[in-house]
This record gives sequence, structure tokens and C-alpha cells, in this order.
Amino acid sequence: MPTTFRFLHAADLHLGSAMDGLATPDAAVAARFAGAARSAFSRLIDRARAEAVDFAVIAGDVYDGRWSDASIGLYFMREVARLGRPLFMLAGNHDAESIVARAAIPDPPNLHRFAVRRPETHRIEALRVALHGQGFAQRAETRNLAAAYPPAERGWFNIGVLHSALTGRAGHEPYAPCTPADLRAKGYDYWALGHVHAYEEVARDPWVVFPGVLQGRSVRETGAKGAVLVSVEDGRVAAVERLVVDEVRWAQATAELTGAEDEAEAEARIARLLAGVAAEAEGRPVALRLHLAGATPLAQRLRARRAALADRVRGLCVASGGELCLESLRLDLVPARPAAAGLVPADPSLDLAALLAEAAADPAFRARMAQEIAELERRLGRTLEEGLEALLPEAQALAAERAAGGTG
Ligand SMILES: [Mn+2]
Repeated sequence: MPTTFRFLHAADLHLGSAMDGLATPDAAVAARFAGAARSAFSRLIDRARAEAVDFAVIAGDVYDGRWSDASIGLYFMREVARLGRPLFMLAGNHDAESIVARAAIPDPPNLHRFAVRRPETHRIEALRVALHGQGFAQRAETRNLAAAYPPAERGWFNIGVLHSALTGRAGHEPYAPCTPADLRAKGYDYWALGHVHAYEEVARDPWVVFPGVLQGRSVRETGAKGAVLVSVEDGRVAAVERLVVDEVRWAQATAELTGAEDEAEAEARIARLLAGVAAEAEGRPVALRLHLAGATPLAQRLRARRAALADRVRGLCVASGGELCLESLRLDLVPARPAAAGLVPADPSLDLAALLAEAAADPAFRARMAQEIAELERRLGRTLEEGLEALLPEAQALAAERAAGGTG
């Protein structure tokens, strides 16, 4: 009885999704981003064929939404047929049965869908594998679908396939909610989840895994993306490894410019950062959101020449050794006096509030204030004396606030 096999677990292909926020004048780069979701899935099929996996599971959101035409469906079916192994899939919230009509395109014979009205079990007799799952009939599935899944079949390797946010995940609709304890109670060996776009190994006993989105689609989905390859030996999970197949990548990085005294130094720091981002992407195009942060005497000049600065950074992107383009440039800089100017640096032990209170109590200071107020009264033609006691604390608070804000 062969109880040693390997399978692929993917989810959230979001075929047909637009790339969000990429503005590049380079048409070739833009086209590569636009086609990235398909390229990533085709690469996944290539890997599955090369690894000779026994079967594959896709846990929902194959399609991002209703098809504008049949080309996305035809593409997907062609790739499923090319896999040449059984593929089990269910509908998620984005491609719920009510959203994606598919009647026009017949499924290839190796494609098996889970029912949406009730849990369904598919079996691979030769491997003694039982897969349990239920797809979404409607987008907003608020029931605990897992609760109705059948108990594990004894002597079989049991896989639960589920599109769910579990107990809730930031940035994801809380669909098909359930707890890890609900899943454990079924006695399955592996839970193939979908819906959450970040890779997450939720548990190992049993294995509960979100493979994450197959291809990042905006700067909110940064880093390596792909699916997982699960190896089963003697009926137990022996290894779960990520298969990184993304075609393009999104990244966020912060260049720390504190202490950078001139533009050459600032650019050198940015260039070092960009080289690191490019290296990490391993040859893929990267859409980068670059933050410039810190306290530098350059702050005001950089802010004032933002457009020129962005062009300068684009030039550094070209020189980075990778294929970087700028998603956006965010400036989070505060001014600082140049160290070379020989000014006394701010003394953190200086208690501004105490100094102001002392000044307010000083008879000479009060006499000077009275003089100023008398002059003001003369110009205004009315008395301000009553307002003096009220104005002082406010002036103190304002001065303290400015000092804390670090404007120099
Ligand atoms: Mn989803």
C-alpha cells in the first residue's frame, strides 16, 4: 500500500486581478506585472510536473472575480490539463459559485471540484487519500463550514480543504470562521487552507497551512509568494516546503538618513539599500515603496525637490543591479542642523518648562513683559493686563511642544 507521496497545496491565485498602484513608464515592465498572476501559475505547473507530484489542491479564489470574458477560464483549464495529475479545488469568496459562471467551459477530466451545498469527500484509492471540502456558494459565507466536515476516515490520509479566515486575520474578511481546535477535532492529517494572503504555518499537529497568495498584487503583499509542496512518508507529513513561484515582487524598504550630511552620503545609503532589495528578488522585477526617514540637514531640500528626488532615485534603481521600479517615494524626514556648523547640540537634560516657569517668576522678566503689554495696549487702545496670567501657561506649552517636535 503506497503511503508515501507528495502533493501541491496552493490558494488565492486571483487570476484576472489588476496590479494595484504600479505606475511605470516602462511598457515592458508594466506588461510583465500585468501578466504576473498567470506566469506564476504556469511556473507552479512547471514545478509540479518537474517534481512529479501525485496530486494538487487549490483552496479557493482561483479567480479574482467575475470573468470579463472566457480567456481566464480557458487559460486555467489549459494549465490544469497540462498538470496531468488530479487537481482538487473549491470556490472561495472571490470565485463563489454565484459570482463565476463556468458552464460554458467544460472541466478537464483531472479537475475535481468540491460541492458548495454540503461537505464532499473525494478519494484517491491508490494512495488511500481522502480529501474533505466545501466551497462557497455565496461571497459572504459566515457559517463555520468546517464544523460539518466528516470525521477522519481511519487508515486513510485525511486532508481538509477549506477557505477560511480561521478566528480572523487582519485585512481579510472573517469568512467561514472556525478555530484551530475545530480543525484538530476532525482528526485529519493536513488542513489545506486558503483566503489569507500571507504564508502561515498555523499548526503542526495536525498541519494547518495557509500557502498565501500565489503572486503579490500590491505593495501590501510584499516578499516571496508561492505554494507549498507536502511530502508524506508512511502516512505522516514528513516535510512542508515553500515553492516560490512569483513572477514579480513588491517590496517596502526604509533608507535611514539620520546623520547624512550631504546628498552624496544620502544617495550612497539609498544605493546600498536598493542593492539589497534587488539581490533579495533574485532577478525578478520589483515594485518598491521607498521610505526616506531620519533627521538630516537635507530634509527641507529633499522635500522641496521631491520630483527631482524621485527621478534621482529611479536612476539609482537602474544602477542597483536589479530590475527595480518605484511604486512610490515616501518622505518621513525631520530637519537637523549640520554637525559641521559648530552649533551647540540640543541638551536633553535641559528642562524647558522649568526654565520658562523660572522666567515667569523673575521680577525683571515680568517688568519687561509689562512694558511689552503696555505698548500693545497703547496700540490696541485697551487693557490686556487681565489676560497675562492666562497667556503665560499657553505660551509655555507652545514652546515646550515646539522643542519636543525637534524643529531646529
Ligand atoms: Mn478569499
